[in-house]
Amino acid sequence: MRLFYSPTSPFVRKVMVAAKLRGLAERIELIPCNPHESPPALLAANPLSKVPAMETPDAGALVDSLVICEYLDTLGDAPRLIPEAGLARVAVLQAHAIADGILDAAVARRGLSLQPVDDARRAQDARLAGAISRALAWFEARPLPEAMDLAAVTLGCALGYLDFRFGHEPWRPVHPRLADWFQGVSALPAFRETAPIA
Ligand SMILES: N[C@@H](CCC(=O)N[C@@H](CS)C(=O)NCC(=O)O)C(=O)O
Repeated sequence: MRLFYSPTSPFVRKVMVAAKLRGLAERIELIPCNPHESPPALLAANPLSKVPAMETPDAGALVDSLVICEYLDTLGDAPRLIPEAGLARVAVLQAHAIADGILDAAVARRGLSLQPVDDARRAQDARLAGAISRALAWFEARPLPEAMDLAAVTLGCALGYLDFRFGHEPWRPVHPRLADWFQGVSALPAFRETAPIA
């Protein structure tokens, strides 16, 4: 398997955490690239010019991070990160969708922060910050994942990305349960070994 990656992408981190948890990381060749420069090799794998994208030996080129994680779940003998069927699958995909939405909004905010400041940017930033804040409250009010499923992996990557890019906006004081949960999760080798470096 060949994974197009950029080192600070939280979506790439999600795939690598999943691969490590399932004992597959050694089978992945990492191909560094800058998706914003649309390199031809990345475009051949992903017409959207985004990372992660993965070339596989038997399923073609795959995007996006959810699909790649679903593919990784078909390999090896480790427990699946996404339950195969039924309401257990729906529950994990639902919590994954909210955590992934935090990532989408935070990555968009990061992009906006590099643009000139005007009223339109301020309004868009406030809208994205509101989505993140409501999604954090959604998790704070519910039982947090006990097992390392894909929702837990994605939530861990989302909180890690908030610390990485928005450390000046502390989320822990108003989300103490999430803070406790994240302390345990971020100590796991799969998270420690994939932590982004500025
Ligand atoms: N939904 C996608 C999101 C991937 C994504 O947004 N990747 C960013 C890097 S964090 C990217 O490649 N951006 C390049 C661009 O938008 O041109 C996934 O889950 O893989």
